[in-house]
Amino acid sequence: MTHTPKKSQRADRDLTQVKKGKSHLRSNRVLDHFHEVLKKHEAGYFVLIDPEQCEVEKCAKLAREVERAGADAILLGGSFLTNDLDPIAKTLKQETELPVVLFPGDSMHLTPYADAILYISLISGRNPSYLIGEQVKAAPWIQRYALEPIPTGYMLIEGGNSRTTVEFMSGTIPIPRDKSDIAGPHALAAEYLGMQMVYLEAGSGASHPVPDEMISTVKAQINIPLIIGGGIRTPKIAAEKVAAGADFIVTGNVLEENGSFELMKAFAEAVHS
Ligand code: 1GP
Repeated sequence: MTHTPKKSQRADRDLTQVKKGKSHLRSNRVLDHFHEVLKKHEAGYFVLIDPEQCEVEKCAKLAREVERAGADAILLGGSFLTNDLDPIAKTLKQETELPVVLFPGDSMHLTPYADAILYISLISGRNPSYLIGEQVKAAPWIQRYALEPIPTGYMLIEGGNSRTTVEFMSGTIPIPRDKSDIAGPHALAAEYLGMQMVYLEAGSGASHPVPDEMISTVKAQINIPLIIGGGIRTPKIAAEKVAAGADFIVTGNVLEENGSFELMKAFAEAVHS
């Protein structure tokens, strides 16, 4: 599962052109941008684009809408990918000024055209490959591609579905929904290990998003930003998660299923207000 760069010299040359003039790239600090968002708003809103569900032309339109709707960043990735990330990431960068942040399922999910990568360690599991193995394989390519790594403690939370893709692919079991007492120390350990964000993940298309009570419990124990994703289907639910303590909300499926600019805008407003 080692990443093999394709046409790297051409990619490097194209990359310079794509990245030229992008203000957040001059500072190269996407994480700073996230903190600025939190100073400005109560919380931030990320739209997840699944490369498996997005043709390049569709991505271009979507990227423009995501930016116009007021989202704060685009996450790009998924647990299991077969599509080439390069043309999609390149298109996203050409169409929007928003940071494009990789949300990888493993060390193969890399492209030089993104700005940053959630450098995730699946801390709710005990599979060494997803705790440190994939990270080691990816590290030289992250450096070569000049991606900003954002160290993130990633925790799977039971979301009501039988088995999610990430659960199957990572070979880990999620933390039970009623076990906030377990979730809290995991998040605290992530902070003590120097991670910059914690992501509570109910799984893509989860029947039940991460419970408010767990969000509040985790939030009370950490000082780093808390991302909540999986199964958030309405702006009202997004606002409830923010009220419970979420710093960033991620939506993916709902926009693929009922995607409209208005819905995206409603999510951004609900999260920001
Ligand atoms: C999945 O948290 C993200 O990794 C988003 O989940 O697709 O259910 O919105 P949804």
